[in-house]
Amino acid sequence: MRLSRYFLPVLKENPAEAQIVSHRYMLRAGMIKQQAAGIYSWLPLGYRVLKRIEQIVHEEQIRAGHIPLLMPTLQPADLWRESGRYDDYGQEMLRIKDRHERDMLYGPTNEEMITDIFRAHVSSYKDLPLTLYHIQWKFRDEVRPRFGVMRGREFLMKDGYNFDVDRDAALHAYNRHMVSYLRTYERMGLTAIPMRAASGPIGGDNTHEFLVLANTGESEVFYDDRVTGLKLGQREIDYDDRAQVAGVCEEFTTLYARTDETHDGALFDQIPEEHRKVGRGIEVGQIFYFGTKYSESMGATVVTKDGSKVPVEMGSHGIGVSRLLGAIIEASHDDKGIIWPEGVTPFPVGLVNLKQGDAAADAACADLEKALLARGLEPLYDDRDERAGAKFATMDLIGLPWRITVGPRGLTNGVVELTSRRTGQSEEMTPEAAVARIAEIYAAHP
Ligand code: P5A
Repeated sequence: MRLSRYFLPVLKENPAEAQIVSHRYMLRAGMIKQQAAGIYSWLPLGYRVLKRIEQIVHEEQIRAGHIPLLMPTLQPADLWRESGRYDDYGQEMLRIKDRHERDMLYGPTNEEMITDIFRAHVSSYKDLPLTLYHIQWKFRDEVRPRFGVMRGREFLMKDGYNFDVDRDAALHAYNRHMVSYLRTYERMGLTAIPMRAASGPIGGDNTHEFLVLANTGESEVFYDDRVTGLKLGQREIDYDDRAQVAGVCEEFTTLYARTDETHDGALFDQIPEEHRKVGRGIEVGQIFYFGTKYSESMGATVVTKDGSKVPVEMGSHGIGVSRLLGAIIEASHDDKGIIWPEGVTPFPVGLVNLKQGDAAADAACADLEKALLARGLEPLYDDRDERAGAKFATMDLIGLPWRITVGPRGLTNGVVELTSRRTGQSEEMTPEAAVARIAEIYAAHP
């Protein structure tokens, strides 16, 4: 992509309404535009990151054996009357009437609708286990929408729902989600810690939130800091292996880590003092096991092996897809701008031409662009007729992890410069070597 043809409305000034760094940088880097309180347009750069995050979420869900579908944003109120949540949900639910005066709502979550799909088509244990998920816009009329995409009213969520024949199978689904979420967040360059939490309006007594530690987080968290060193890494997971999956969950949930909702002072005090930490965190996901809460009230049953008819066991599992952009920026930035982890960056590399119009520099940039594209690595090429300083400032703000700088002086020696956004360190090398290095880096971040 050539910057001269792109749509990147970068702001020079700090927007006054932005109180936290991720909101500020998303506005300044031309990623989002607010349309109403808590409702945003996703401009091209922001949209690219959003799609990248969605892609990782899809890949890890599919790897865990979960099946994508798509449900609508608008739902009939009658479904929610069946579960009893239509009245319970309160003012957070956006209620709408259609032209026939039928009560509709903009879905804040989809437990009822997925239960309705299940009961229409599944009636035997032979069709289980089944986990369906989608990535779809939600609406919650939050009292205090704030911090940009962190607490929106309209926001993108991945929500998945498992259906199982008994409690043990449903707990395996819960564990499968925990492990697939750990891998999902790690691929985005994040450390998200599963913490015992409270279930709120979704229900059930078994739930974990995933928190990214950050001073600007909205949740107060209490934890043993050794939990921050745990990594899933590249280990092979067999998602059908109940013991292996449960083992990973145990590894990640044994050390004390809780939100203020479930905090237990006496247990916390047993952690050695040097490891006892109180901090703040951003909730980027939550998983729930709630058994038969919806299947009983909505009549979603299955016939078991011995011929009896039982309400299906369920849980639901959410990832805050749009919130993740904010969380990643909170966790990865400096005073010049964003620093995207390779896994989610909108473009793998920026190409800066120090002297636009210089025949050698223009040709070298065009060749580099072609060579990178041939390897499936689309660069953002700053081909504008601007000062070098302005080009660097834009690249630093939008946070591409790697930059190749091309100038007439380097080219006389046959070299360009490869710079890491994270460390600021530069290295001179031939254009071919720079392309090979970028390819090598991204091979480790599929
Ligand atoms: C699980 C999936 C649920 O709604 N039902 C379906 C369950 N869980 S949840 O915890 O309420 O939401 C899941 C994740 O969505 C993100 N989130 C938000 N993101 C941006 N703005 C909001 N207003 C907002 N509300 C929730 C969070 O990351 C949450 O973990």
